[in-house]
Amino acid sequence: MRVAIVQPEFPFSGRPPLVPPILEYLGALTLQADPDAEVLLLDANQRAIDLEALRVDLVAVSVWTVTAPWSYRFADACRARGLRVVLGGVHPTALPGEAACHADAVVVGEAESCWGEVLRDARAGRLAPRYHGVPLPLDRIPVPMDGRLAGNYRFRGVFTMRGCPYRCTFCNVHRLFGNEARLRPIPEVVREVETRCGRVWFNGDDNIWGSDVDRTIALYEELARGSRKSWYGLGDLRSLQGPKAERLLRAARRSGLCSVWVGWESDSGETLRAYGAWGKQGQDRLAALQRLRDHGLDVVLLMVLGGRTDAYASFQQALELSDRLGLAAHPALVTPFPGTELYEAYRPHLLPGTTWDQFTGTRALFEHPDPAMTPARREAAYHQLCEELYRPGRVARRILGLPLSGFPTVHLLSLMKQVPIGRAHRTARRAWLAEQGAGRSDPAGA
Ligand code: B12
Repeated sequence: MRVAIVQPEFPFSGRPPLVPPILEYLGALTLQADPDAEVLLLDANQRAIDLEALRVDLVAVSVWTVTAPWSYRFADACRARGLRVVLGGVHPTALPGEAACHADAVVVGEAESCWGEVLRDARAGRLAPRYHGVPLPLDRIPVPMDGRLAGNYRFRGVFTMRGCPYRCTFCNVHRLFGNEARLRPIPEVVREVETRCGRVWFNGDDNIWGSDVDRTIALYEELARGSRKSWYGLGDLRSLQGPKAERLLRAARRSGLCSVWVGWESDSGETLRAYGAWGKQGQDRLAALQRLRDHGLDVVLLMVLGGRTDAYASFQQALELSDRLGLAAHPALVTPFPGTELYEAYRPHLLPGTTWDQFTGTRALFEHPDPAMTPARREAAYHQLCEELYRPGRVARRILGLPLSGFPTVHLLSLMKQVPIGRAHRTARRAWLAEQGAGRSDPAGA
């Protein structure tokens, strides 16, 4: 059987430098279930997919909210040509009924427990409309497929666990994968990093510090015994305030950690509480940031702005914070993704005419209780903030301010990150300005 696995096109931000993890992983699950299958991996961000030339028995598409419109158009076009389509991933899991309008089958949840059955049913010509994946332990999951994807990629991602103990209302990871961490065996993770990644890799965990500090330290020590490739990932601040934090950070540095993306989210206590994102900050998050710096690490603050509890001043405050701390910030306008608690809370306030491809983090998608916070004003403030954050002078100051102990790798990686982020923000801003110039009517009538 020939199976095409598709990474849909993102509506913005060009070609992400990361090999789409789902392609190589679902490819491996396919071969595990059916070693005779022929697997075709297609990333629509690298090359347009030629439907005429697509001769397969099954098309599998991994759908996020922002890629749902592209995926649905693509699935409709495939089905019009007689190809059978399965949709899966975070968006179909949240809204299976919507996805079912564009697919022969929808997979809700994780693939491991049901993908073999989907393939068997497809081969027998009797796909069921819906399959439910249940969470399984993560030992002995297959090593992702290799060598089938040509493209302009720089990094691969490796995951060491699934699940998140926090319950931030804007995130659906705890609903998708559960609150309990499921850990992969350390030797399997280390082998994957050693054999599949180049000199720099991305740790795709939602919190690189993990749920069990001793296990995380053991993982880092094993990585340090290998070829010590440089890596980066997302981490909370609370884990850096416990008694084992110093050991954790020393082991992390020895293993090659260069840069941590921190879910700072907001300066406002009220907003942090409204998002249920207070607990992951710990008692003294500024001290935790300082600890990261003391260990020679680069830090990027992830922020969500423009929510219904935020004031206009929060945009300016975000800039001041980044300047004061000398840290890069990556802001997004808060986005109520389906499947999250925030979606349920904000749904009555969503602007009419909002479409999934606007769920990029650069759009104001809902009404704000303050009439002065019109969608146009929030978007303008967001773009202005990004423009300021990534002015060349600020980027240079941040790089020069990095701890010397990380020189030169940490500095170089920081530059490699900040320059493209700045470029992506400028591209988004130009597109937004062009749209404003073309007279996009403000959906809130501002
Ligand atoms: C890696 C990653 C990225 C990479 C993308 C790399 C790539 N090309 O795919 C980068 C860093 C570029 C990125 C960017 C963004 N991301 Co991101 N990202 C992730 C992350 C951390 C891991 C996803 C992943 O690859 N997992 C590994 C693969 C193997 O597993 P999986 O996708 O979870 O799939 C499992 C199941 O879902 C299912 N499955 C998935 N697809 C399919 C398909 C079929 C057919 C089947 C059967 C099953 C199935 O089976 C799999 C195995 O069990 C997730 C968080 C998370 N923990 O999931 C967020 C996440 C997917 N990202 C998210 C978002 C919002 C974004 C951004 C929009 C953020 C922003 N504002 O900038 C951008 C958009 C990208 C762009 N270019 O425009 C959201 C999506 C929410 C939503 N409802 O759509 C998530 C869930 C984060 C969150 N906390 O909310 N991201």
